[in-house]
Amino acid sequence: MSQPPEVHSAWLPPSAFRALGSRRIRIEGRGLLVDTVRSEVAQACASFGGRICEPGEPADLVLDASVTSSEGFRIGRLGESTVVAADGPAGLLHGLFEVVRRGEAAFDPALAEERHEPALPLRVLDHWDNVDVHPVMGQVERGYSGGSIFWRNGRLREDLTRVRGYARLLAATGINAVTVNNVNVHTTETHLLTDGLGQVATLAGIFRAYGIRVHLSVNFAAPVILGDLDTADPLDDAVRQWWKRTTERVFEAIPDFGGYLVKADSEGQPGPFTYGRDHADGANMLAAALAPYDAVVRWRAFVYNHRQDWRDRTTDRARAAFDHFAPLDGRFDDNVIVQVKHGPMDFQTREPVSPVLFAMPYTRLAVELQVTQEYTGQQKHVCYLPPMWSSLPLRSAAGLTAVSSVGDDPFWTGHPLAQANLYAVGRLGWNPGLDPLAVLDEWISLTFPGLREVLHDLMDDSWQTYEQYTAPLGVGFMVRPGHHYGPDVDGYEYTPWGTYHFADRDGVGVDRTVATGTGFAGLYPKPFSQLYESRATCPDELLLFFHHVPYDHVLQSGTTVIQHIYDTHFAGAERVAGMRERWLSAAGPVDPAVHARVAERLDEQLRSAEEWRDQINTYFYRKSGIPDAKGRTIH
Ligand code: GCV
Repeated sequence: MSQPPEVHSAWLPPSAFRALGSRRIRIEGRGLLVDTVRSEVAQACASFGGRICEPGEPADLVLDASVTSSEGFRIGRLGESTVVAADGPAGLLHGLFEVVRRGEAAFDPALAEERHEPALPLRVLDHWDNVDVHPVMGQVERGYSGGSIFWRNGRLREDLTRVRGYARLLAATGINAVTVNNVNVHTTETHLLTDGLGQVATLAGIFRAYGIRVHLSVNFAAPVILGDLDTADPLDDAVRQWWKRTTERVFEAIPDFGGYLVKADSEGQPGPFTYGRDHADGANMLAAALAPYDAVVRWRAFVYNHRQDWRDRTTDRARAAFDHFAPLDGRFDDNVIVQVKHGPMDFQTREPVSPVLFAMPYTRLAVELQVTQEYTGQQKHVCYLPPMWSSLPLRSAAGLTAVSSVGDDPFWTGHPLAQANLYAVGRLGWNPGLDPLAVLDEWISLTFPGLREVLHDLMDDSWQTYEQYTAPLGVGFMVRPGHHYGPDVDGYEYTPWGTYHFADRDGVGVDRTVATGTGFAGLYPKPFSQLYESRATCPDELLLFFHHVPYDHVLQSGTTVIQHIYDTHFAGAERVAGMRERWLSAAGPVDPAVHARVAERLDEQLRSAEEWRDQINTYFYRKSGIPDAKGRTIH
């Protein structure tokens, strides 16, 4: 059995720098990020025989940074040279990685001039890393790639080489911020804001060299937990002063600190409701403390009642973020960004876009995605997510934020192919208009250049395949409670978490219509509200999210709901079997360590897909009594 490499080079293997490193390169500009560019170029030249030219010398590539803080740059030809003319040092770094992505094509004499700049100013990866190992959640909450790359044995790791490597990888995708601790802020992590701040400053120093600013998740009750006050009331003067002083010290230690991330009044985290205040009061208190600096409060809209009575059909978790936040539109300060999960429930494989994203025109909003595959196969299943993300209204957002999938695993993401989701989230934050499959192609070309065909075969439709063998038609969940891996159709049905499918002998799905259900469909602007309200026009893939329908209801596709369930579950598992075969036949050109890791994960994906297929099909056959029209084995 071949051993995995110590640390996989992901999308920046030395060979990706060949075209650049074999040329004459002139670098003009000043500052930390220009120095980073210079050292990247020097390293590439040392490997491939190129050299850094003196000022005024002719060069094949000119990297020129002006002095603004903008991240944009132009790339084009001037005479015999390719020129990256950047607005400032950050733009130069992004321009350098644009040259790397293009390889030889960057030096084509016919290269057309292009301007590049990020569509979204804030592009963040949020780590749900705990400093300590949490007794239930482990060190990285919903982490499937080993321990934290930042923290170990209750403090910052001594060897931070991987953090530097990570910063470099992220910068190459366009990410410009990282949150270094979990949004569930436990006691040790609450101290990162004060006595643990030196450790955050060390991380900030590493990320700074790659144009990435560090953010902290903070505990709303920090003034109480840290023992300084007996209240965290956001309208109390002493509390406001506490945050102001504490924030001043943060900026003394980290002058380019990016801001606070807050999960409040959600799943047991403290928040303003304790004091009879609302979320605008809470967010604006932190905004006031941050106002003197160029920094933001990201306040999560993921607020819902996780102690719901399952007997109560009127409470709908999907409504919660809208009901809490839409009425507050216009009340948040300018340096507050309300961070909204992309769907109204919780990072399911298929959800409609959250209606909050259309309901707060006077508030800065960020969309939150989950790169860590909590509900999408936990990095044991191949599931390339950008085709899902590309349907989101990202362009209009103030930021794109994503829960990171990275740990201390040699491949960074556990499943080597899960790296593609991490790569893509940065690229889509920079340019949401990119075609998800073109981004995949880019990632393959950089990371596994010899595997273009096989990886497209495995990955292009992998999200749709995953959807086929898991919860049907947008109904969601049906996973094992707690760890959320593998099928358990009724696992959450009689729990307080608000995630139900309501299957009975006649039908399945959640009635969220205005006419007879929870009214959730009516929270969308027209025409979406009308589209979702009617069974006839609701897209098939969301039918059970919006409607409770009989098993013999005929979908727009022409098949019945029950037959669709059978067909997709057989097809999905079969596709996974095909993916496994395809990978096994590709053994020749693949690094044996990569081949072994992917093969082992595909074995598990197939086992799991068959388990999903059999449990879901059997469950619905037993409920409905309707046999499979094609007579396949159902247990
Ligand atoms: C960090 C889901 C996850 C939790 C996570 C939460 C959140 O409920 O299961 O682990 O907590 O989302 O986004 O805050």
